[in-house]
Amino acid sequence: MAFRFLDFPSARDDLLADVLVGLAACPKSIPPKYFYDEAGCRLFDAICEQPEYALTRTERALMVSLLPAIAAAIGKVDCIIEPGAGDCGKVRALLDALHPDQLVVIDIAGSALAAAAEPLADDHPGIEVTALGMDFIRDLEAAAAYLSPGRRLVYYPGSSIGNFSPDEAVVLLARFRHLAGKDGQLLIGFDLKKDPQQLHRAYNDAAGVTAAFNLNLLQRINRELGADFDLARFRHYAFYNPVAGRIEMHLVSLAGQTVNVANQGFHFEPGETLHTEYSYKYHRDEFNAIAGQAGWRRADEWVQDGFAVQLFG
Ligand code: AVI
Repeated sequence: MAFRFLDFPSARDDLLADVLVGLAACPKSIPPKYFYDEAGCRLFDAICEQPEYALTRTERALMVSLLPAIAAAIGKVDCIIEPGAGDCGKVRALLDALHPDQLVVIDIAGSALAAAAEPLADDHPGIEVTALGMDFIRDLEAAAAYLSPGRRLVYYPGSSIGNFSPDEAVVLLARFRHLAGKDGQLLIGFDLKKDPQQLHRAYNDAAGVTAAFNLNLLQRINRELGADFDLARFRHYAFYNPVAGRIEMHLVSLAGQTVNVANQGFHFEPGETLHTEYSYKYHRDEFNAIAGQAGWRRADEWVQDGFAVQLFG
């Protein structure tokens, strides 16, 4: 068993800087990567179990039923890299199908990542598992130092690419291209455009789990930065914007109020929103065009129940 964990803890400083910049902006916004503290990860897992939120279940079913075809299309790889790997639950099946020599998982939540990645090394004695606790959106270049030579596959499942604007997605996919190298590949899963009512329900589940996930961001800022957000004075607000092709998630201020963060006051008008997340949905060819701008060429694709997995080389 070969396992190593390297932590690059810069996240706390980023949270303070990003919150101060985001609250001073107009409209106010905070990057969605900050949802995922311990409570946020638990709430996201609970979202994936909600009947209205089919995305995760659909991708899982697709990867089970079509894995032999996907593995055959990928062929031999020496190294799998998964940015934003979280609980490492999705990459296990690929390891069993592709038998690489090396797995590199990257996530901003370093200690949770290490706890999830070590059992992968226990269960796959032939694979060297490296867990990098870093903000891959900022520091991806630094990951290159930990990759052994050979044919690389970047795996980016879960429609996480939808949480970036199309322009940001091009930049991120170009970084993946650089990391994968000349003969590298990208396997990526994303949610397809579908009935707006269905999408609306997925981000407004009846049990209120997505609302709790959204509001937890304020709780995290209160706890980690000593802020004084009153959670009862903000409400979860999410809707599908069919023109932009995205879910927009916000926290609406229910009153005129001033919130203090690090000795700075930020005023909210009644009804003013704090934007917390976009979740872009794509047509298959729309996404192909975005990946094309980042230097990828589509090699294959698989579609099931409104979800797509595309392979690029
Ligand atoms: C992680 N990401 C793909 C989820 C999504 O659907 O955009 C995050 C999420 N936000 C609200 N519900 C789920």
